[in-house]
Amino acid sequence: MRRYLLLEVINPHTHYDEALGQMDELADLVKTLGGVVVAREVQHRVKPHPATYMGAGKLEALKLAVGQKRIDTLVLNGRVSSGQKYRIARALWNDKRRIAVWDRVDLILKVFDTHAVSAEAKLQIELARLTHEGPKLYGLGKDLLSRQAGGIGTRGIGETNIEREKRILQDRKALIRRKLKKLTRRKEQVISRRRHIGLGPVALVGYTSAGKTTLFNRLTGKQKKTDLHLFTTLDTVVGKMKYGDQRVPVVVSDTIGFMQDLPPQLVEAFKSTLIESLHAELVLHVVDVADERMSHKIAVVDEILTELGVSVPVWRVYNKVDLLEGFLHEPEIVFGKHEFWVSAKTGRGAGKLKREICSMLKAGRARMQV
Ligand SMILES: Nc1nc2c(ncn2[C@@H]2O[C@H](COP(=O)(O)OP(=O)(O)OP(=O)(O)O)[C@@H](O)[C@H]2O)c(=O)[nH]1
Ligand SMILES: [Mg+2]
Repeated sequence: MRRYLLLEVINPHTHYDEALGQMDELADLVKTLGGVVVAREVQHRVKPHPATYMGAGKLEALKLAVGQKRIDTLVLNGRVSSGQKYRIARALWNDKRRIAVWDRVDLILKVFDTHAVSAEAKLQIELARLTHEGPKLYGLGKDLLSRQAGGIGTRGIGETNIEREKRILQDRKALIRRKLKKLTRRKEQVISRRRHIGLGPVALVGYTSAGKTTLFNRLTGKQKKTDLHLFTTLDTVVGKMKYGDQRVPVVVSDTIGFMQDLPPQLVEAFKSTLIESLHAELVLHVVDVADERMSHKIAVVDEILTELGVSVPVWRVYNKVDLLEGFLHEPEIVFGKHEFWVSAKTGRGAGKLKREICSMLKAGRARMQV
């Protein structure tokens, strides 16, 4: 098991406990990777140090901790430049071992890597990684790296190593974008063809681990993989939902979950996956009611939906009610019109949700035919 140390740099007004809480999500991601968090460190600073992200004192303290606690990977909960990561890693190296230094985006990308199955997801991750890392040599020191290269494979004398690296990177990114664009076009055709299969589509969205796939399985009768770890689903899956004696099924899609501070390069790369929700007739925003940070997570998802330009109706589905003590015994609770309280696990509330979805979509289709 790889051993991780988490570090958060926060402004001096933030409370220590709050900072530790903010690292919980990072710890969940580490668990998803099969690693173990051995220590958490917090540093109060007005701004991260431009060269080493943390101050010199903290770096010294980390050197000791890394040796004593046999740390393999240091994860910094923020955006850290390649240059900063390199300098930290160099400071933490000792004679025996090398330590990996990641920021939040690196960690998320690693998790994505372990779950990516389709060629599309793999391309999306590669594009996000290239955008995040930038030219590897960049920012590591002019004296060493800006020498002119010249020779085979370069644009002749005058092109520096960094310039050459940047050019190769841009070419690779352009190629991936072209491939993704092709895949998106094909996907849009598939989506428009789906309109003939049945009503909808209805897209399930929500924070990662909210229970989207469990609800998807409940609605469609499929058995897609669900897991308590984060980002289990990366590729979009589509299924048909039947209700009562209705002959035409409803098309339902399950897709990648959202997360706070999802790096923009990831949102950008996964746009083609997320177009499912743009093309939907109805979006179900699945919420984990047992989560302490529920309202914060709702706000994060709402913001991403706005950013994506989702303009169709969005219904809230509060999931995991079986975990709320006393909820099952409540005789009747009045909720908003388009708010549903369900347990995807036990099936509670799923019937009503199905009924409402069907009647909304049928009414929509009837309006279109008039
Ligand atoms: N108790 C309870 N657990 C649930 C319920 N719905 C889902 N879960 C659990 O919550 C965890 C996450 O469920 P998933 O369906 O994988 O969640 P997801 O939103 O698809 O997650 P990602 O694909 O990773 O973004 C799993 O361990 C499920 O068993 C529910 O209604 N009640
Ligand atoms: Mg899922």
